[in-house]
Amino acid sequence: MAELLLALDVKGREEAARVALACEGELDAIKIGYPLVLSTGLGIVKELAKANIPIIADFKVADIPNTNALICEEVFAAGCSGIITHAFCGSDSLLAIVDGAHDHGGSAFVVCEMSHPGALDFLSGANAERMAKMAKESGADGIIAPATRPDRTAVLRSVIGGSMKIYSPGVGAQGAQPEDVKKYVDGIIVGRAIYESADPGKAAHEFRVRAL
Ligand code: O7M
Repeated sequence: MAELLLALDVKGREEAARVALACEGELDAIKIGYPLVLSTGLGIVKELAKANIPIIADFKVADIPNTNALICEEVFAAGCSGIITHAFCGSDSLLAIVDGAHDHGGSAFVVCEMSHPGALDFLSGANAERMAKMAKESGADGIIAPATRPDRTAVLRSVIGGSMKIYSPGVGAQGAQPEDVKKYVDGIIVGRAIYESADPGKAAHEFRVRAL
């Protein structure tokens, strides 16, 4: 059984509120990222948090430890309950995010293998397995692994074991189905197939049921 995370990559407060309201009761978390935050400001977190579900900041952080720690301060002060980081900057940068999240009572998730075709250039294979191992050693709460390559997500599950979470994007617009990965992961991440739907609430409901 996997949770449903909405990737709310819409622009503007009104559109974000419209989709969030339509999906009320169907989501386990909302993932926000650059499209929404750059178009509204980080204050959007407090508005979305009214839905009483976790808001996860997908900034795919990739910087030196000090900058990563400063980013964590802002993200958690804004009301987010989780942050998503890259791991390729190295173990010290990764640890700054994990410690930063935990110091603020939040969670940290680490991108290990990405879902798009270009991920095969760097963010896959042995590199991904190495980053999953680093994520585990850092004390991170979970990793991101692709629904578009369920066999790879299964491999990454075997690297991290059962105690960490896997959230998996690529379902819907990128072609994967919930059934492809639900047995390996703790949550599926769905964006366009929900927020571009004529009836986002219905679409979210259907994905939620299929992820069970
Ligand atoms: O369902 P979509 O394709 O409209 O949106 C997918 C979301 O997941 C979108 O917010 C992407 O930025 C994100 N994502 C990927 O699509 N692939 C990845 O490998 C990783 C992510 C992600 O969420 O990383 C944290």
